[in-house]
Amino acid sequence: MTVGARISVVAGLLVVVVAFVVWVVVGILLPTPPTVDFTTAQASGAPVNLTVQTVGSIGVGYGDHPTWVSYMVKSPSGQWIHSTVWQVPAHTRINLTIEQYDSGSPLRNQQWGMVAGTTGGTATLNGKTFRVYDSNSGNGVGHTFAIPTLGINIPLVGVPSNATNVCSQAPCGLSSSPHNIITASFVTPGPGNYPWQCFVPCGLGYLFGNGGPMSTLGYMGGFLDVVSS
Ligand SMILES: [Cu+2]
Repeated sequence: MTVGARISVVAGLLVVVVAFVVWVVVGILLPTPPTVDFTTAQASGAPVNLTVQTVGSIGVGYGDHPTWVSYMVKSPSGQWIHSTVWQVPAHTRINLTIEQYDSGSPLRNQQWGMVAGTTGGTATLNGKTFRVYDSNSGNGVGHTFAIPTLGINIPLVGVPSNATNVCSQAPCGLSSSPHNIITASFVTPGPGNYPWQCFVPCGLGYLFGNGGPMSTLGYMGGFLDVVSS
């Protein structure tokens, strides 16, 4: 083996070792949100009621980023939890309710304004069924709830941009802050870990809006952890 070949082998091995160390350190340092269990609160085969909220800023008491936009989830016992990892049973109807407390804007991609992958291909906005929301009208869209591998997309219409007493501390209250209620249902597939995320670049103050809360587990994305029922 020539000296050059040896150097490249050693350099190659060094890259592998460094990559491994970075992977381990990042895995230890990055907090993983707690898994919220929705598999046992109801009878086997019964629909799961999954209620979440989207907040413009999570507020104090949730770690180092009080200004970050985030999702919250209501546990089966009715407690709001800062987590985006939800465990649900396979082949089960999920009745999703999203309390949306954030303002919106026109979408960069109008495709995200279309409801997809839900039962009937529809969702409801404050009780009214809709299939598509024109984000260039009204209050625009604040976030989307999307599970790309299941073809699910739900646009979350924003609250008026001139609204007062907008919620800035999670959990937000239906009686105290302006909000929209979006509902939709879908049926879970077989077991697997299905990533979900918001596709609206809502990480204000970060490059193209896609850093910070958009790229941190526990804020604008998480996992639907589907387990056999
Ligand atoms: Cu978002």
